[in-house]
Amino acid sequence: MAELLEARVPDIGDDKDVPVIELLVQPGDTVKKDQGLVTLESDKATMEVPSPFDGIVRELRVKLGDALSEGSVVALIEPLAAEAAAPTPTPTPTPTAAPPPAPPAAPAVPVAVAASGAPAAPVPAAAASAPAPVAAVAVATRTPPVAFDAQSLLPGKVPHASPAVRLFARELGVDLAQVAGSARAGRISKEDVQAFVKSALAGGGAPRTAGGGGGLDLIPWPKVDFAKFGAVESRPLTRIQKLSGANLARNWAMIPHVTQNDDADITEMEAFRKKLGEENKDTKVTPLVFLIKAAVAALKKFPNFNASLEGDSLVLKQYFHVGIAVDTPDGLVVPVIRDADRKGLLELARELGEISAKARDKKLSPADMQGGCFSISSLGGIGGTGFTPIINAPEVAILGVSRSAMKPVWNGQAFEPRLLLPLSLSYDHRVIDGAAAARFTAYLAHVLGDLRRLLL
Ligand code: CAO
Repeated sequence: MAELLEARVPDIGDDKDVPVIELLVQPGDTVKKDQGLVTLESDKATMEVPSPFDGIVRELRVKLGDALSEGSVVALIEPLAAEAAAPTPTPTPTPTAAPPPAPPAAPAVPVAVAASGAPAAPVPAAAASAPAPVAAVAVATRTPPVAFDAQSLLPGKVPHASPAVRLFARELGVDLAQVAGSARAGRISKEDVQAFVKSALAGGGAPRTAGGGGGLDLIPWPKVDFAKFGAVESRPLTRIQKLSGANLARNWAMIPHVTQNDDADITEMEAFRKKLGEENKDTKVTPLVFLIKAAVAALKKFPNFNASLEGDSLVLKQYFHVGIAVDTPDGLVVPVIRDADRKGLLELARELGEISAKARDKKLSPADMQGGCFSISSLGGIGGTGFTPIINAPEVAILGVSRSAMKPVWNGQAFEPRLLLPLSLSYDHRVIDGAAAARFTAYLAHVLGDLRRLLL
């Protein structure tokens, strides 16, 4: 048998001991690179551990319910011929019983380069069948993108249920946030959903979660046989759409949103942006890069916007990680640009290009989408004059940006053509007052109108 390579859990952010909820392959299955091997589900997200290359699964090292962390071995895979040709093993195996996730740059074991470019270790077939854990290695790093971080405004209230139970609940129109889980670690089972429905039918109303009074008492979702009215086609939502949909619905229902609109005069900024673009032909500098810079300046001036609500406290962040909504064919994802305050315009432009490409190639890891302080959703490349972005909880504000347009502006003596950029700031009214929001957008417009302000 050819040498076997390990598939391990990639970087999954801060999550640890995440339970396996689905085995997607069995020994003997042929898998493609990036195909899911198992599904993990944390409180925040469901994610698949991908195969790092094309191959045949020779051994599954996990079972349902196992708790995995970054670096845990999931399976041993025999690479297919093309993959097997690529590795150039180094003959110094270093077995270890407690494998830490080894950084790709300094592997302490024989390393083969998987098709993704991420290193994976070849394991001799004999070692693979031995019970002892094999060498420590890094793995291919792709996990499917996971939309908005589901960390709730009310931590601990995030429904903990498998995708099958979620689907079941959705079909019955049950809001899982209302259901108490009776399984291990408060997990919601199918039986819990059934009991919830029975209780609702018997009592004429849905039972409340502890504390009561939190339900919306909505009438059921309309059930319509659309086919009665014409031809239809049913298309399942993507995983990202399901996750982002659940998060958007919760955020919209639980956060009192208000949207403050303003215009920034970016006539001079646009001239500078064009000049910068001409000088740096290999880097695409869009207005969004300036908006990230201006947003950081505004967050510094108005710290309550760089905060999260936790019970009766406001957690003020001393760092500036900005989430950027990216439209992908599978749905909306929000990767985070870290330490945006420490990066220049060109560095931000390059990073924006990289994360957008990674998002569209489905290569974002959950870690890429964690830790955001404030988000920007730009539809400026498409069009529109304003919209209401939905706050990405547990953040307290989000900036929507629409397409700039040349408009006549009265300068006191005459109308002057000026390039105006529409800004739409949605904010959590529990944390931010209308006056503060108006000051925030006015300051943003002020900075964008005169970029020298960024230096202050
Ligand atoms: N006004 C006028 N033109 C704008 C503009 C604005 N506000 N913003 C961008 N543009 C221009 C850019 O300069 C670029 O022009 P060129 O092709 O001539 O260089 C063009 O529009 C396309 O820009 P872009 O969209 O590729 O780049 P970006 O940096 O503005 O945005 C990204 C990157 C990833 C945010 C964007 O591609 C995207 O996915 N936007 C959608 C986000 C979304 O869906 N939000 C909704 C969330 S709520 O459902």
